[in-house]
Amino acid sequence: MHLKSLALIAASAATVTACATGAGPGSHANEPIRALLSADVMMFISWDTNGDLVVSPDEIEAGINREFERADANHDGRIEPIEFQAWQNAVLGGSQMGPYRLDFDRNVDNVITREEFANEIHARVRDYDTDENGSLSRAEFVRVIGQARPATMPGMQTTPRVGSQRPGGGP
Ligand SMILES: [Ca+2]
Ligand SMILES: [Ca+2]
Ligand SMILES: [Ca+2]
Repeated sequence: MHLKSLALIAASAATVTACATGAGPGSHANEPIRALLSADVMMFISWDTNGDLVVSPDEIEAGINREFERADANHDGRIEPIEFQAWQNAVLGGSQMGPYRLDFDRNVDNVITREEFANEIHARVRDYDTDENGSLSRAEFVRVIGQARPATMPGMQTTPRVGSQRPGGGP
């Protein structure tokens, strides 16, 4: 009994330490904190055009095309930094939350091609799609804070997806 109590206290202390930077008032130290971690959820939800609360593969492809056309304001097939900023403000609600420009612009040449745009969205879909059925349900958007995304492509770095890059991107 006594030993068991000690073990529980030790476990609680460890949990509190682990959550020290993220736990707010009223949070439960023994429970993982769940939240929406990225502004792209707003975009994905808006792609559910038939309103069945599931974003299907067809809706994802249509959404990628629609968002690329929206972002590429001058229709030259590339998203420039100023175009990305306008799209980010309109679709993601500002630049404070990811995805950031450099999440898309993988070769850092200041231009996001249609392929780069689609690749990043597909990677994010795979990241959210925990049951791997190709569709995104509401529950799949809710994450445990601090959960890192595993590598999804050969050669990709296994860096955490959220907050790994500066808001607004680099040069
Ligand atoms: Ca749907
Ligand atoms: Ca453009
Ligand atoms: Ca799914």
